[in-house]
Amino acid sequence: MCILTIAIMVGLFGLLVGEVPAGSTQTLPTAEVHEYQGERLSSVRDFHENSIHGPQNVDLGSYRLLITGLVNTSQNMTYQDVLEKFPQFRKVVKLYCVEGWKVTILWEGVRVSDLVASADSLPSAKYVIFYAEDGYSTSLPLEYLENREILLASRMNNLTLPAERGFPFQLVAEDKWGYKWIKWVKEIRLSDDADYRGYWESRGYSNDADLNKGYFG
Ligand SMILES: Nc1nc2c(c(=O)[nH]1)N[C@H]1C(S)=C(S)[C@@H](COP(=O)(O)O)O[C@H]1N2
Ligand SMILES: [Mo]
Repeated sequence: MCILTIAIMVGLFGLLVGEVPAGSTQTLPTAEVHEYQGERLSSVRDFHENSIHGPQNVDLGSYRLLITGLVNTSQNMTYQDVLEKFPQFRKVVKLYCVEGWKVTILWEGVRVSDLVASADSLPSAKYVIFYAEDGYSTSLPLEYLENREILLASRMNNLTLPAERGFPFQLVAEDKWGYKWIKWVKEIRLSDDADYRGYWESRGYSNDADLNKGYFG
């Protein structure tokens, strides 16, 4: 086949699958916002991708968000269930990685406290352990999650989370170091285990992970 024939075929294929014509009813991708209520935002491209096993591609057909452990009614929800059953909140929060970079992002998602309430946690539940698709995990006190309107985000800067940013869900662990901001969340387990240590926490990073306290110890 000559080069010209290939070029024409590629061109025709481009027309078939290419851009959506103006006036079409198909949903166009929403643009990333760069400012919110006068505050300058970082871009979704400003993160330094350094996940333990690289970006995960989650298939929504089989994806379920589980709420398990010390609860009366464990939950097993599709992506759509999570988006439809719970009120959505948005706020600008900065993520700081221990590597020294930071990003300011408009996050949108559901409150972890609402997710936990839907499973009716037992009084003995004092900690929440989050598990991700890549084997990563981290934990936080239930009290922190309930008193702070901590979000499980499905959108950032007006975009659905890209795969490398944790689609379908990333925890917005405000005032905590980036390693608490678990991506690709698949299970939220209520626990009474004060000694649980997540991926980085079991490798020497602070379990409190408070931004104002440093990350060792
Ligand atoms: N599942 C999962 N979540 C994760 C990580 C990871 O490796 N796996 N890395 C954490 C770290 S160390 C940071 S700083 C933030 C942001 O990292 P990113 O730029 O790689 O998204 O995601 C956190 N969430
Ligand atoms: Mo990090």
